[in-house]
Amino acid sequence: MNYFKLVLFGFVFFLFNCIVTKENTIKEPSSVKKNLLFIMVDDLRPELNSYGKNRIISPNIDALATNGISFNRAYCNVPVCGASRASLLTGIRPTSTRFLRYDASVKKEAPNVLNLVKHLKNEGYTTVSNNKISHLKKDIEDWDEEWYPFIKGWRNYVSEENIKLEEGGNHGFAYESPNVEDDAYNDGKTANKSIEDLKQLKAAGNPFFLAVGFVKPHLPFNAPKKYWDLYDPKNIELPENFKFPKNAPNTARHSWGELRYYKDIPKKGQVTDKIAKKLIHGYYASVSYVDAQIGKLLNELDTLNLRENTVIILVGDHGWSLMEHGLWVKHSNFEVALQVPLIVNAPGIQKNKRTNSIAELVDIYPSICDLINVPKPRHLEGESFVNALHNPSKIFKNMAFSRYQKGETLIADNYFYTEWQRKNKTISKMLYDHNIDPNENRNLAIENHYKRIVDSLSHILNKKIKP
Ligand SMILES: [Ca+2]
Repeated sequence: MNYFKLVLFGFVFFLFNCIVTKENTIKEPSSVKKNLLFIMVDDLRPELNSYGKNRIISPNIDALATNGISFNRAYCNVPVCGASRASLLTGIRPTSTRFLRYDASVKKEAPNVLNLVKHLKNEGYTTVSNNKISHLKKDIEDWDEEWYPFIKGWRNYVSEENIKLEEGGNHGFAYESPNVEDDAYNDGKTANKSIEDLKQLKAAGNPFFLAVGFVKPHLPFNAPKKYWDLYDPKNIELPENFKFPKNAPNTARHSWGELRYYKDIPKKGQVTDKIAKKLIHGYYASVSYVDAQIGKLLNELDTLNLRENTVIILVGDHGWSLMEHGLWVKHSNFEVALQVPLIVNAPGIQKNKRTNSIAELVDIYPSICDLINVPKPRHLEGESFVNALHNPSKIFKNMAFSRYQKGETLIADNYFYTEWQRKNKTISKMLYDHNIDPNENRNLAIENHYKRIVDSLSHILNKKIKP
């Protein structure tokens, strides 16, 4: 090698080292705070292809599952929008006097608790809430920005028929399928806004907590026609367990008032099979519509090269009954109303794995603290599930507690046990063993054979409720 070649080689080697050193600096995780993209989907039960529900078309959420850990057993602590969200954002459980209703308020019911938004803001994060994260607007005033799409009427109808019905003082249908673009509805607008936020947040360079709340598949099931067209109505089936469980107490029933408002829904009794199938079709279409919006958001995250340093959590606020047990909507202690999808992507955790370790929504706050490496406030009542993200085959937690009005539920391994009390006296109870009855068709709590199990579960439950 002559002198000039040696100098040239040395210069190229120097340049190469500069580039590699720069890249190493950018990728060094310990020196950079991780971002948090928190996606909350309203009323989404695990009705997703990645959860084995292969009738659902949800390619973008499926891809998120492939890139991280999905919880097979994640449960809300209260199956009501506002109450569930208030509990999640404060890290404290609902009780018989706190976080009961859809309009539960952090400001009024837990004013002195260090909520997740304030905590992350104190830790140097830029905090942005887009659309429905808290149920009540301005309930948490610590967001740097709290944005909502401008709409006339929260039902966000687009079809002329439904708009006319509402303008005439009547209720619209519980669904619509107009031939419109995604951003005709709030969730499309929310995706567009959040994509712009990602660009700006990256440019600003500060670690961010971007919370994006999609409102479908909440009623009414309004989604562009192309998402309805993904499903053939002939293939929509009613659930196998459409009857109220054998020997279940009447206290477990509810009148699904949230659905009764809509046109063509009877004030009493079950809907016709035709309407039931239309509602199920609408729920599926709404899930696919939201899935597409989530896809746009995640594509932008990749385009901006933000994924490597961003923790992504996707979760629903509670489950939903699609005619299981003869019921609709949330508001019950059955598994369909309590179970939620929970998918986590994060640097360093395992990919494309599922865990049977139980998670509760009250566990999200402490888990976020661990995932982005900020201290966990002492008031938190949940447990971090981060160990399950690193070792998904191991069970780290086998119990969850949920409540709806007077019904207190303990989920312990394969048992789902609920009791209702009045004046400190148990008035009714129900028990399902998911090993033999995963669809909750037969209440075992009144059978002598299960008395010892019921006593033992009741003891654990009451110790938790009345410490
Ligand atoms: Ca909800």
